[in-house]
Amino acid sequence: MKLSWENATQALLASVIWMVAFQISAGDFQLRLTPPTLDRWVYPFNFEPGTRPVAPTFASFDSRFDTRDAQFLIGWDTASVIATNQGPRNYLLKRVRIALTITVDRAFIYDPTYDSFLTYTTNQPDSVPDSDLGRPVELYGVAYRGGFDAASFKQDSPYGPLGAINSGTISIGTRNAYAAMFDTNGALIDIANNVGQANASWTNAPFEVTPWAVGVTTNAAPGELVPADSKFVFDLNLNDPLITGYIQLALDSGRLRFMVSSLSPATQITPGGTANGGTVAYPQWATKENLLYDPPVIEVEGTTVGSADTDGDGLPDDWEKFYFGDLSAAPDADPDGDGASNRTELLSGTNPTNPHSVFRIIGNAYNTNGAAQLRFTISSRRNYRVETSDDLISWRIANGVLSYPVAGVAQWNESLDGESPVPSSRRYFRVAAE
Ligand SMILES: [Ca+2]
Ligand SMILES: [Ca+2]
Ligand SMILES: [Ca+2]
Ligand SMILES: [Ca+2]
Repeated sequence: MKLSWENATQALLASVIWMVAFQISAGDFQLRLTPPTLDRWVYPFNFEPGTRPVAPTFASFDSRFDTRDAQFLIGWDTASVIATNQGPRNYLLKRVRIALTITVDRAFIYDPTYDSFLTYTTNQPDSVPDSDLGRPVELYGVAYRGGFDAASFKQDSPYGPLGAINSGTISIGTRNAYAAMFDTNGALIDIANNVGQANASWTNAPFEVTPWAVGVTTNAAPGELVPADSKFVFDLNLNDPLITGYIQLALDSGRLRFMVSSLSPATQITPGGTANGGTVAYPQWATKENLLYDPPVIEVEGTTVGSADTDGDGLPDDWEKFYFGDLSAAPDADPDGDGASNRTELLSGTNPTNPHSVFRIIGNAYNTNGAAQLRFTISSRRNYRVETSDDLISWRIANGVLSYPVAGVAQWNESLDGESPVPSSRRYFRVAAE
């Protein structure tokens, strides 16, 4: 919808009033929040941070800049509408959706699916052609450097340690706020140069990323040019416990932050410098300063689990209502038939109505050096402890390292500390969720 200047102002006022009408307590929340508390075109040459009405996202293959050159930071402070400091794991989420509005008419082609990094490195021997027209728009979490964090990075905070503009001194990988995803160690990493970098001093290998959401629209068909005022919707992947954990932590502190990125072509060249990046064809998004187009919107649906337990069965009221709609769930029942009681599902953070959501060991092996390896399912914001025993009677904590090779699965590799396990002995392992 296009709004006149006056109507836009009224719409913003209406949404602000609507926001503050909510009660701050445990229980259900079903919120639609707009405009964002802050938004910021994260681009080295943005000299009006936090005030521009439009934020484009595009790639650069100029060796002075991050490949994901222009990113779009969006944030909502939620403390006034969702109770904070309830403990991250107590935020149960049904849906988190962000909607953005396009401000340019037919400037870029709609692609609703992820493109491998190999499709961008057109001059590399292992490159592959892009199998579908256009480039997807991706949504990620946000991480920070330069001493900043979600609380201290504002929409007008410094981009990063900029050198003299246009002098070739601008550093790669130095922006203070950046699009981030979890690596297999569970750490948030900067994905700005995942498809490669033309700067010879940048030696990190390219890598595949997994967007937290890919933008979809009903205003254009895949492969078609996108009209102005199109709405792009991003549904966060809540099947990944690490992504859910990021959002839970953000709600606990009252600061939801996300970054939009697309490797849409600007005019620059590809890595190595032999092929053209394509014609200028990138999306431009309305910020909260835009008076013609709708600002970013977030919809958050879920429950904050409080301590109330009116039927005294050990299952919190909010937890029972979230999954079952009422307080009829019995702690020892197993309505989804996955072998885990409702009480166990509560403690392990799994879904008591979904048999595929259950805490269990799904793989075990010994490495060639005799170290044990386990794989088990995980939930968001749980700590896991691996214990070992020779006799199933006395258990001790086993030393090892956790990694996250697949969404929803942790892999534990035993650290032997130079000792070799007794070759003939049988050993047992168990995993506890804390
Ligand atoms: Ca494509
Ligand atoms: Ca109860
Ligand atoms: Ca169950
Ligand atoms: Ca289950």
